[in-house]
Amino acid sequence: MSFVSKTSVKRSSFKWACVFMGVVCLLLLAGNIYLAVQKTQDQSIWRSHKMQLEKNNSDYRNLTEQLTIINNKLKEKINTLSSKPSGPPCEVPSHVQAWTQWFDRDDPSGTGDWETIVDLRRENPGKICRDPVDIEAVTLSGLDASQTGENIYLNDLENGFVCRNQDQPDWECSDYKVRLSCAPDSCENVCWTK
Ligand SMILES: [Ca+2]
Ligand SMILES: [Ca+2]
Repeated sequence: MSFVSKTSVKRSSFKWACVFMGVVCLLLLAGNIYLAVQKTQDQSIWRSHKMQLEKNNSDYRNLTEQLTIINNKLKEKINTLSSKPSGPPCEVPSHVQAWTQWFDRDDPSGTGDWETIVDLRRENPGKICRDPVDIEAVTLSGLDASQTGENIYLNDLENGFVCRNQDQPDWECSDYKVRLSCAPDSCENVCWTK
């Protein structure tokens, strides 16, 4: 009886040992499969990151090339602009005479018509160039002194224009307006051609 029992126990132990080994093998197998899957996933993620990195590098290179092209075009533009000859500020050819607007600051009442440059400058800041090269005076209706026959007291670049009533046979000047001619290269915002 005891012999049968010992054999039975041995068989049972062997059976359980086999089961245990089987379970261990299965666990090892599952572990290996799990590791293999993980490795495959990691490789897949790594490949996708690598592709993304390569794409970013490619984009960066394209962007750099485009920036280089834009930079070169800007340099060309700057060179073109800086080598362009700079003409007179108001783009008037140098042979053209340029004039200020007409000024009429006084009338013949009182002692006469006083269109002096000092007063014109003071009353029209920035509108008369520093060194006028000519002066022109006509009546408001467009007649010059030779046409009115009046005696003009002053009509020059230093003083401007003055017609005194006391110099006229009828004791009265016409009402004149004057304008000044400036060199075209001094004409920025000051004067224009006829
Ligand atoms: Ca007057
Ligand atoms: Ca006047």
